[in-house]
Amino acid sequence: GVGDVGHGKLVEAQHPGLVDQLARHRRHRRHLAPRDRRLADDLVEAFAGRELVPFYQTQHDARTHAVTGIEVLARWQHPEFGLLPPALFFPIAHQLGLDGDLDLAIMTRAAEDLGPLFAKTGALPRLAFNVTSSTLIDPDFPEFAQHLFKRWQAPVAFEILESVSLEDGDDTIPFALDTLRELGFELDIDDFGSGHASIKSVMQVRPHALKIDRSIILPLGEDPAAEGLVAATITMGQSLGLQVIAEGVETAQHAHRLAALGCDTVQGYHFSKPMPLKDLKTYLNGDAITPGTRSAAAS
Ligand code: G
Ligand code: MN
Repeated sequence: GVGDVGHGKLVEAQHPGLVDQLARHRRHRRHLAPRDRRLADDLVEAFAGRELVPFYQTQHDARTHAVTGIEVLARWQHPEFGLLPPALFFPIAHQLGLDGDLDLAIMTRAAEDLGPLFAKTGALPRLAFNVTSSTLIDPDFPEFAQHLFKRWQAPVAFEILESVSLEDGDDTIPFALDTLRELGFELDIDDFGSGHASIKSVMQVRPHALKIDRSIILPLGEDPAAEGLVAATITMGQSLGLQVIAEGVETAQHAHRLAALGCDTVQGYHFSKPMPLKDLKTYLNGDAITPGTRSAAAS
């Protein structure tokens, strides 16, 4: 009714986008399993309550182990259930049509955190953000990202799943990726090797880097076949002119084997777990950042 509209305008002024989020939420919540309805109901408030927080995981030069980059990961600091990983709330956000909003909220808070953190340091780490298709097809996203990161004097990358389809005839996503690349953003293929995308479709993204999925890295050093698979993946990526990042690097042996195989960048529990800003500050504690890495092909 009229009252709703008036109230909506007030709420909208205080929390831009919230009225639209509430409307989408109301439309979709009835399709959810009862178990997920509680999280769905809480999720809308999570945006306004700043409960959606970025966590940070370092990425390292595979040979020197210097920090070269930071991946930003979404977490939900739920007032009752505690810290929730994206696997628990992302599917719900997607069903509610809020996954794009989630990406933007995390990106915005990361920019607020990292701008001041690195304001006085010379070298900046490369930043990598996970983005969903909803974000990629948002026509306002490239300009939003350009504005948000205009003062970040180091590469900013968006990680996209290899399953992001570029072959279904719709050119919305390829067009969006072209725009992002033209604006100077880089694209990393996330979880490479875990899906069943063709190499051809992956290369159509014109990625900067391939991130080898942790399921391929974990058996490294235990299973002799794993070594061959990792070696072949690194060689393939580098011969296509791409940087290769290994994720799920959990042991010193993983790190050692990856360096020996010529992998460019390593990320995983062996170096750091995803951590809140406070712990990132302690972790970096004056360590020099080595900005960017160059593959043999590029140097
Ligand atoms: O899909 P993506 O690769 O962006 O997922 C990253 C997730 O993987 C994070 O939520 C993080 O908690 C988790 N992660 C990061 N490093 C490791 C690791 O070394 N081992 C395992 N098992 N998980 C990791
Ligand atoms: Mn990722």
